[in-house]
Amino acid sequence: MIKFPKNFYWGSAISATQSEGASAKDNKTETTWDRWYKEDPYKFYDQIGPELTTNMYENYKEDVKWLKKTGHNSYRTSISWARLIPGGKGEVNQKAVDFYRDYFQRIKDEGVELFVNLFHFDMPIEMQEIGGWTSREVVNHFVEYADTAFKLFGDLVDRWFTFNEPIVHVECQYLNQYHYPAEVNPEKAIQSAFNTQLASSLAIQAFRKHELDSKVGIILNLTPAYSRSSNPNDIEAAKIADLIACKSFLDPSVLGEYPKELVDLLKDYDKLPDYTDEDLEVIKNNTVDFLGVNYYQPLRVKENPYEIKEDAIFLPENFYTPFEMPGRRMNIYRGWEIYPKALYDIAINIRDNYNNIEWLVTENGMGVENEERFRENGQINDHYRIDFFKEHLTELHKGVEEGSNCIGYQVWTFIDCWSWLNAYKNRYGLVELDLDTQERRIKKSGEWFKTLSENNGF
Ligand code: BGP
Repeated sequence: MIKFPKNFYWGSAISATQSEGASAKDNKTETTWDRWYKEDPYKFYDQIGPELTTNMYENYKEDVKWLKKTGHNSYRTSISWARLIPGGKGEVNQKAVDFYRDYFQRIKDEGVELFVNLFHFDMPIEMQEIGGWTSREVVNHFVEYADTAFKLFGDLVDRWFTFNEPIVHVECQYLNQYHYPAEVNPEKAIQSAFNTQLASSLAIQAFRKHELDSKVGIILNLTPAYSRSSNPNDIEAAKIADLIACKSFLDPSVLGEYPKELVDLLKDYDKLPDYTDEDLEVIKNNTVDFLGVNYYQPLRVKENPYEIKEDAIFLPENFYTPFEMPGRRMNIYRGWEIYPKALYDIAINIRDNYNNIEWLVTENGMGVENEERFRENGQINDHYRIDFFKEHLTELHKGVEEGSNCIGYQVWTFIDCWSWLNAYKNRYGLVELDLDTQERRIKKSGEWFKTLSENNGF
């Protein structure tokens, strides 16, 4: 039997936009997602937008009862900035305070530890209109919002996160066009990455002033970058991929400074963002207490074999290109490779290169389409998801056995939720959500997860 250390966290994560619904209710204002859906509904799978999602804003009292039934001793969600402070700045929305306080209190009453994240891809549209993460003003408003959240909910939250996967909103907004405003603008991407890190560090600075009994961290998607071969060009490509995809937030968040190679690379191309020495001091002095790690798929890269024109647009692809390894195992629904061993590699990397900081898996899971076909006697038998969890946990356990300071494993997610542009195409939940009736039913994986948590292993 594989046993995890005492007091190991078992649970799941979800986010405000993907679960709450009620996107225009009780004074909440538009986010970039609400606006994008209004402007371009065809971008969204089946044209399902963020207005209803899993409707936890209405159903939370019932939904929190599923936490215990699925073995949770911990649970993460996020606060919607646009709900708490409509428009992103100014007055606090009392209706939102009432909602979050009651929701959070009920989670605590279930005996579940509460982890709360401040930013999960959901920028209030007014903040985006003044520049989003490229704007200093937005950084300041975010810090006011963070400070307000610490004040209002600090007594209920066990662990805070400043951001979820910050590199994702940077790339998706300004390089890959998966998030609004869907531009291709490397200068904005770089500025937005720096401002996001600064916002995280400033929020940590604000957090410390409250002298709360909780800890603060950041959630990063630490996809290891594996090179195609041992050829020096491929290895160099993987090194740069790692700098951009992982170290860009991991190093400043945990070690308090940017990797020199990343700074040199940007300098060489005259692409450094605007910053001051004071900003770097803030980053240095406000590192995280612990780390959340989301892991779904590895990043496999090879060298870019083409010569880059001198005046070419500055994109990560200039330095490395994705490598589609023959025979790789795929989750065909999401189009992501399944490679559990990466969790072991992540564990060892954190142990050896990041002061063995306390960390936990904050997302890992398998999105599958049309799970209806797996229904047996009324229940979805998602045996593939149980196998996916087991394989990842086996690798994680190896890392823990070898001394990595991992304290938990949370899956994505406990109830089927809305997935950005993919809406409800792929289902991830331990609990099934029937979109037509809004009925909730436990899946086989939900029962399995409860036993896993009770046994602290499998
Ligand atoms: C992570 C996000 C989550 C969630 C998950 C699954 O990157 O933090 O919000 O969406 O990925 O991905 P998707 O919903 O695109 O299938």
